[in-house]
Amino acid sequence: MSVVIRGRSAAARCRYAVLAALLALPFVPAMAAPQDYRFELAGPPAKLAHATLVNVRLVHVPDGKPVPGAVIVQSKFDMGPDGMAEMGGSVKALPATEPGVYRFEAQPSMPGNWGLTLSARVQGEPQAVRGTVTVPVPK
Ligand SMILES: [Cu+2]
Repeated sequence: MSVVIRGRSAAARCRYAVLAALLALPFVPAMAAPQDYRFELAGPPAKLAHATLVNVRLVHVPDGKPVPGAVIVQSKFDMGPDGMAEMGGSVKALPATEPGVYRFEAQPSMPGNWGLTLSARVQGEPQAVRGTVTVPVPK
């Protein structure tokens, strides 16, 4: 009798092991994921007469390399980093001049820390890459 019980529990353990292996499969990092990318400020923002130029580098985190050819599909500019998320400013993407560096013309309405939230399509990535860069706007 005890042999049968031991046999059953071994079979149950085996089933759990198979189940655990199956559940773990989708999490095996077979390819890059959106969290493998990071947007970062490429130098201080440049103040023009009526706008602020912001350069953002998109980095592939595992190898630290800049990512050229991404398509910016969404950009949002607001004072979220200073607790004023409701204060928005217009922002538009400019043509890139350096591979992996994405340029934006923003209109901050006051000095302080602004957030530039971006969504981009990267070649070979099925999902959009998102991130927020804090942009310090001086007086
Ligand atoms: Cu504000």
